[in-house]
Amino acid sequence: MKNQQWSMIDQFLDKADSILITSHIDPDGDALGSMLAMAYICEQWGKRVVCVNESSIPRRFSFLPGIDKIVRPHQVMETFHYVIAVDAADRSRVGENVERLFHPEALILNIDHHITNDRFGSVNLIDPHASSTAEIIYQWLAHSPNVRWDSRLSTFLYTGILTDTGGFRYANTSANVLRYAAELIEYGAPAHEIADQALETVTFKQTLCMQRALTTIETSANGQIAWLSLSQADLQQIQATDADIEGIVNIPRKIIGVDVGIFFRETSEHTVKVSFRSRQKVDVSKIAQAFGGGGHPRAAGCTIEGTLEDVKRQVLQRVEAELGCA
Ligand SMILES: [Mn+2]
Repeated sequence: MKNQQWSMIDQFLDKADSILITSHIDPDGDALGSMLAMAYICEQWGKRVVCVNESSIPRRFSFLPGIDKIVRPHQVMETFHYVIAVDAADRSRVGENVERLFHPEALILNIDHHITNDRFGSVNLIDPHASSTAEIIYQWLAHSPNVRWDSRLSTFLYTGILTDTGGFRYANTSANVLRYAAELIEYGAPAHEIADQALETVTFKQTLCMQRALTTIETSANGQIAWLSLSQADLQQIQATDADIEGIVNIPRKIIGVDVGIFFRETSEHTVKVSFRSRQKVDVSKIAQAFGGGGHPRAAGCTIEGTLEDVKRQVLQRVEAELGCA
């Protein structure tokens, strides 16, 4: 990123006085940390901000200072001329109820690191090399003379970087990522507390979902593909929310010899949400994109119309072809 690009954010914020800050549905640590960091900075600079998300906030992020400020779309009674969207690869990822809060002529600042980002903003700060959106925001703030660093701001950005690198384990954990994280710890981010809350806690229902999903484990392509699934009936019986099925997709990928781990989740009778994780060989963002979704080479997802069995067959055929096993 160049100085010129950082000044695009400054120019956007100069004009904006009342700003809607949002991110993608089913927000993760990067979405929430990046939203709260932008809100914190905008407020430091005298702006009025409203933070909104289409979905509810996973309980393990309740430690984030000011997380209660993030409201649901039905709680917002106005439309905004200035919108900041963080960590959202395309406009629809914010959810249709959040999108209704955008004024028809709204100017949108789009800050993101997804390679599939379609540059839907009026100002686009996209860096697919960044580990996280929080890392992009950190780099911008590091260039900005008017930032008061404190433990809150550093907690927001540290949480985004930590969670999007899988606790500094994924391939996006560069030397720079660790440098930025070190600087954030120096600014007051309580690293071990954030890791404990954000990475090491699950809800009881989440454990029940894992228990049920594990009974469905199957493999193909000589053990290079492994998948789990949950039907609507399973989810209803557990009364699981979106947050309760988080992390399940990581389980099959852990098996030795597996390159692609998949989690199929029936969201209605004719719709299945598919999440992919890959280790090395397969760029799963391409597979997800072929089905109308998106993501990163090692983590991606899509939603496909069809029964659970139909969708499994289609997706597995495609992944097997990618592995040269079809
Ligand atoms: Mn992210």
